[in-house]
Amino acid sequence: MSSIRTIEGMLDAKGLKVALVASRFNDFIVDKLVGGAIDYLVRHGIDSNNLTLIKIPGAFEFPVIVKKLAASNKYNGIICLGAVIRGATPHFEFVASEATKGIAQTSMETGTPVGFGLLTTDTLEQAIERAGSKAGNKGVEAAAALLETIKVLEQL
Ligand code: INI
Repeated sequence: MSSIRTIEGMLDAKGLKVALVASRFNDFIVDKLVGGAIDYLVRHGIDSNNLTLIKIPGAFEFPVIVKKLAASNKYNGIICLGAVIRGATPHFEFVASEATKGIAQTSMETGTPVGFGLLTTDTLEQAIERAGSKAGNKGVEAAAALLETIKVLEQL
C-alpha cells in the first residue's frame, strides 16, 4: 500500500477547555446526554476544572449562546446538548432548524468547533433510545466528534 500523508486526531483531551451547553427543555433526556459527554471527556484526559456547563431554556437559544461562547475565545470547543421532539410541539421544524442552522453558522464564522448533540426525533421513545439506551448516547458521540475535530484542526 502506498503511504499517504494522513492527518487524524489523537483522542487526548488533556489541557483542553470545553463548554457544554445544555437545554432545560426535556431535561430528563438532556441530562443523560450531558452525563455521557462529560464521562467521555474525563475518560479521555480532560481536567474537570476545564469543563463549563451552561444551562439554557431550550434549543432555540443555542445559537446566541454558542456565538457568545465562541467569540470569547476561552474554549477549544463547545458541545450543544438538547432534545427537540416532534410530538411535543407543533413548531418542531422551526425550533430544530433554527437551532441547527445557527449553531453551524457560528461554528463556520468563528472557526470554533462545535459538537452537535441535539436530538431531533419524532417521538419520546426515539429520544430515549438515543440518550443512553439501544441507539447509544448522542452526547458521547458529540463529545467524541468534538475531540477529534479539535485535534484535526490543530494540525491543519
Ligand atoms: N425546546 C427544546 O429544546 N425542545 C423542544 O422539544 C421544544 N418544544 O417542544 O417546543 C423546545 N421549545 C422551546 C424553545 O426552544 C424556546 O426555548 C422557547 O420557544 C423560548 O424561546
